[in-house]
Amino acid sequence: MGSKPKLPPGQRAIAETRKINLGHNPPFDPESWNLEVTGLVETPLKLSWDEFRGRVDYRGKSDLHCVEGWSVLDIEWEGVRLSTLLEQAGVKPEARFVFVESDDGYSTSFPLSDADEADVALVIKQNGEWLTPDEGRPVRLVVPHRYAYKAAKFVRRIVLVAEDRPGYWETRGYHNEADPWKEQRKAPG
Ligand SMILES: Nc1nc2c(c(=O)[nH]1)N[C@H]1C(S)=C(S)[C@@H](COP(=O)(O)O)O[C@H]1N2
Ligand SMILES: [Mo]
Repeated sequence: MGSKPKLPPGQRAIAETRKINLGHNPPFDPESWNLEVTGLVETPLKLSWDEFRGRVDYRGKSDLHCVEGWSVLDIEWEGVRLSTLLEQAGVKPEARFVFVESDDGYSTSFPLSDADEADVALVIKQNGEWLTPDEGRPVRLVVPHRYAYKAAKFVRRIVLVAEDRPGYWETRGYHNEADPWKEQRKAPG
């Protein structure tokens, strides 16, 4: 039996995600949208919306923990495992971090080893419905073992890099590791 509590320390469960964004939702045109996997890869990928959604191989439930103290448990997601895209692109041995760029100017990063987690995915549906503009349409990341500021919405580029490139909140005082179970909220120091 799973002995781990569902709620990390200092979090309270709420029913609905809060739809946190930078104040504007980028437009989505299915004809011109694409998602790139680039940087330290053998074969850079540029997938159209139809190509991307044709690759769905992930359906699962996970929790979203915002660093401000709310969590939404058991969200159902559908999408493409990050590892699927990285395998297709062929990650070069020098690559150690994943840098993610979003269409609203947002960014984040995490160690390449996160992609080994089976629930780290680029999702297109939340609780059975297509992502809405507030939910990051058309594609958002879920990285359930880290605070939700790592769960970039409106993802457009995934760049494999050798040295970490801290993203939007990681350069604004938030912890780079962001482990909710260790309450890594603010950067040390
Ligand atoms: N592109 C983008 N992704 C983002 C953000 C953002 O402002 N822009 N906010 C992050 C933060 S701080 C949180 S808590 C979650 C919120 O997810 P929700 O909008 O599904 O509630 O999205 C994360 N991903
Ligand atoms: Mo957040």
